[in-house]
Amino acid sequence: MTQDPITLYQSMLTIRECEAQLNDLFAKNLFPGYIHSYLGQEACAVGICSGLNDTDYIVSNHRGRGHYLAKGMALKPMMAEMLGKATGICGGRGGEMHAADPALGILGGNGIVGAGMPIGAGAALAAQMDGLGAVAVVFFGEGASNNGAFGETLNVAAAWKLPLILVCENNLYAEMTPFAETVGQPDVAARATGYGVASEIVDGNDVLAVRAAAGRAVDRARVGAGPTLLELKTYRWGGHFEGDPRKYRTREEEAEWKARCPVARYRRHLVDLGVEEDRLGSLEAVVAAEVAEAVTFALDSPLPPPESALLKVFA
Ligand SMILES: Cc1ncc(C[n+]2csc(CCOP(=O)(O)OP(=O)(O)O)c2C)c(N)n1
Repeated sequence: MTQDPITLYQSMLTIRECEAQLNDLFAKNLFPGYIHSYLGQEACAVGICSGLNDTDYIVSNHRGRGHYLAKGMALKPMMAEMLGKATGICGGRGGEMHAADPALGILGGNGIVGAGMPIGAGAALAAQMDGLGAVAVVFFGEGASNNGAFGETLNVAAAWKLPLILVCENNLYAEMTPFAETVGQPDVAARATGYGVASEIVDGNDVLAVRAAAGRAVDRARVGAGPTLLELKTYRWGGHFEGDPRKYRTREEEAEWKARCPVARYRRHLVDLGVEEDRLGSLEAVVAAEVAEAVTFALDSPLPPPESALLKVFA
């Protein structure tokens, strides 16, 4: 949990730099599998997680690195996990979509769209039964809100007043499909009312607005007032995955959203507050160096030995 304005910026920068470095590794054919980039959505993860404690839970999805880092996953084991290395946070078994760190309440990502929502409800139920005031957050895309698990989760969360915060990062596209073509009501938050769930629509590119809304939702959850759905309007800068030719949208639209960059916007805010350029520049250099070090660590780490393939297999 961070209250410090500079730490919020550092957290967003770290995500931004990790995404850029991973895209670079992918372009050089040094990344195994696909990358689902989080570029452009940094304010969502940081704004939400900055109000959480280590004892709170998060459940991520297939676009999860921002969530992992914002909740405190260490950079080197995170990066090594992305490359499937033995030094990864899950020993290289999770890879890009399934990193987890239960000690920090990071219950993992998920390649099955929508599947994280009932897991989040389960974590919220566990928190409620423990009675220690912890909350659970589940991140999902607007595409996932068309999945049946969405309705089931909202229903049970409202009926049982679960301490659950449902965070829909509405980045306008589910794979190659514009959201508007799949729904009659473009605001996911509007659906919450029918289930008796509180909701807010938030500018997902404004880290302070996200943080404030998250604070209200977490406060409600901690005092037993039940779940909240936060719809964060945002945009993914990259394709659905790296290499996606993005034929379903225009370069002009992308440029418009890039002009609303959440990282640059918050940087301007810090400058307006009086934070010196030198201080910001030094911080940017430190973050770039830390991420570069993590990439080197991951590249230099060994793959898990083949004889370990059947260890830690539970199903
Ligand atoms: C149950 C299921 N259906 C379809 C897919 C294929 N798929 C992977 S990501 C994705 C789009 C998800 O869109 P959204 O939830 O909006 O998240 P975003 O990728 O925009 O962050 C789809 C359809 C899947 N993985 N699981």
